Amino acid sequence: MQTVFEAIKKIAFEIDNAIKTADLGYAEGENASGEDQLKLDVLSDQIIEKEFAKVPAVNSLVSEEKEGELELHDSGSYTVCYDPLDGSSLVDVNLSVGSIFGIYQGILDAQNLVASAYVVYGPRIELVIAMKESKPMLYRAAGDQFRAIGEITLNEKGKLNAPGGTQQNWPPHHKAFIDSLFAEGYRLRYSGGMVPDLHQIMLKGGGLFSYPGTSDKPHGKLRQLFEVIPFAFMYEQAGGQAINDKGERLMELVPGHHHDTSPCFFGSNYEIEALKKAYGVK
Ligand code: AFP
Repeated sequence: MQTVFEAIKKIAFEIDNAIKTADLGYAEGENASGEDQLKLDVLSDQIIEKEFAKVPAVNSLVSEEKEGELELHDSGSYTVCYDPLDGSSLVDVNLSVGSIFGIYQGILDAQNLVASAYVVYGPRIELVIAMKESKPMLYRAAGDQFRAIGEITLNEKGKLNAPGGTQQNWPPHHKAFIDSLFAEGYRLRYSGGMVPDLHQIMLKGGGLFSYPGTSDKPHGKLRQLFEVIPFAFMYEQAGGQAINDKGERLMELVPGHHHDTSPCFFGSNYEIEALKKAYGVK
């Protein structure tokens, strides 16, 4: 497993350099979800493939940017499912973006996730790694190395509210709940990039990130294998919770297709319990 994390550290520096130097224009094609691809999406995907091709422990790769599974090493035990550059549409306005990695062993479902990691490309490069039986660990780039900063723990209750999705298409009970948090004094912190948004809530001790099912996207927007499950694992390891709109743990998801999405809510315990009441679920 350590060789997988060492590859992610190399990938982080290479993608950070690409963000600072590469062409920000659109590429020819679309990704597997029919979204226009930026050249930076394609370049980030190529960097990740190149680095994991050197890691015998990685059996195969599944990318948010592509259909299918790329076989690498028969003897490898892990499948890495990743979003190469989440929020890439924010690079040209110079906002923080990220890469997300879910490390699975066996069938690709939440119960078989054995570790997850994400990188934030912001004023600094930061990496967070979560493994079973331990709190997520924060690392920060210093020169060409990553230095361990410390474990991340979510408080019981937070102050930040990051509400995703188009508000006019929110279900009324969701709108009422989000408004109730603001009425309670929560502060709005939503950039349109799930990695920096979820990172801020983790580092600032708690709150709620939400991307519900909406009239235009009844199954939400965020992808289970690449985005939702890796962060659900992070939040649970940090002492918080991660659920869908039925109150079910996201760490029980069984995707039917690699690019399936899910409504998702990540937060500290107080906010998630309050959301369950608002949604009338247990
Ligand atoms: P892009 O990768 O298309 O910029 O989308 C970013 C994202 O996948 C995730 O990072 C955000 O939380 C979410 O979509 C933003 O979606 P809305 O613009 O619908 O709020």
